[in-house]
Amino acid sequence: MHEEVSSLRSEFISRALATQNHDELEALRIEFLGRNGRFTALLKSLKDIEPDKRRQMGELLNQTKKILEETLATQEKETTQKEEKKFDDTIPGIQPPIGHLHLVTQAIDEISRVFMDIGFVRRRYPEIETDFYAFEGLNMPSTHAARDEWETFFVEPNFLLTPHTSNGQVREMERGALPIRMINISKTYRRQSDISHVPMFHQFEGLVVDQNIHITHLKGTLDYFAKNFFGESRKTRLRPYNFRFTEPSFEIDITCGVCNGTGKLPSGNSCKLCKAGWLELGGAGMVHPNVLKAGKIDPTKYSGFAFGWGVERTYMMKSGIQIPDIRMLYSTDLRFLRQF
Ligand code: FA5
Repeated sequence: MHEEVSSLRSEFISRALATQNHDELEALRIEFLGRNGRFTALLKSLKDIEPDKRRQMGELLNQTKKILEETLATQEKETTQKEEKKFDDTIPGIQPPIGHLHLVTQAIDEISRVFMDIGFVRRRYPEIETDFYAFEGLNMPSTHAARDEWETFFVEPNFLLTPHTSNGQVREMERGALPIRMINISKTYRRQSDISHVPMFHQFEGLVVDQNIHITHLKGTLDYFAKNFFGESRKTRLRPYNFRFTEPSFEIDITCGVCNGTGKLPSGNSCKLCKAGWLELGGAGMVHPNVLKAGKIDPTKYSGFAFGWGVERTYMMKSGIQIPDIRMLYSTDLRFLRQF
């Protein structure tokens, strides 16, 4: 009878652990412990056992009964918990956080749209570039001091992280498809970091090459962009400058959006972002004949203009955007990023 008790106990425990709900557990209880249950039958048969073994057997059956009842109680509790955890489709859902495009990506989309509306085609040229397209082909021979301005990261002697999107000018000309109306937007790199400089930033480069392209086309295009992107109230100005790849060359400034072009903050302190109310956005000019030649275009027949602006600075100058330090754009602080 010992063996019978122990195999009944093992069977009970393993079947109890396998039950999935209260009904299955109740059926098991009845099968073993009910009035006509298998364990109850063993208890009833106790009276037929020889008197000297009955006491020992009685103890064994009592202990076993306790184990069966404890197993039932534990399993009962687990089943209740499991059923409580079941999916309740009446509970309101938890809204997952929804992100949005980074403000620099938004700026790139917006800038592209303004230019594409007047027939510019979006292009992308390599971020890791050869010396030729970044400098040599842009009228900057290897010994020329003008290269210093670009504070370039070299990867290998002949390869560099492009410090400006002007690397796309000769590449675009080499495609041999005239006229050219491209807008090249890409990442650019320089060894600079302060309130208005980051080591990785973006530029957008416009290049137009055709017959009879004059400086008025350049001026008109820049004015059109400034009006569309910044609004009628912002002012731009051209300052004479020199780039080796354009002649004549200019820098373009816009009235500062942080101090509204006054150079002073409401606190009376001078604005740290701009110079006396003006912030430089980028360079521009008429394409130098040597650059047209490097791109296999005859400068006696064709002329062109080009401009290259910083995407981040341009976006920071938009009305209503108050970003006092360019490095904030590349911080990972969600409280800052969620505002845009
Ligand atoms: C150039 O890079 C010329 N390639 C622009 C050009 C193109 C001139 C075509 C003529 C014809 P510049 O070094 O000034 O020029 O840079 C252009 C703009 O990039 C700057 O005005 C500024 O808006 C942005 N910029 C430059 N360096 C940084 C930097 N470290 N961080 C953020 N923006 C920068």
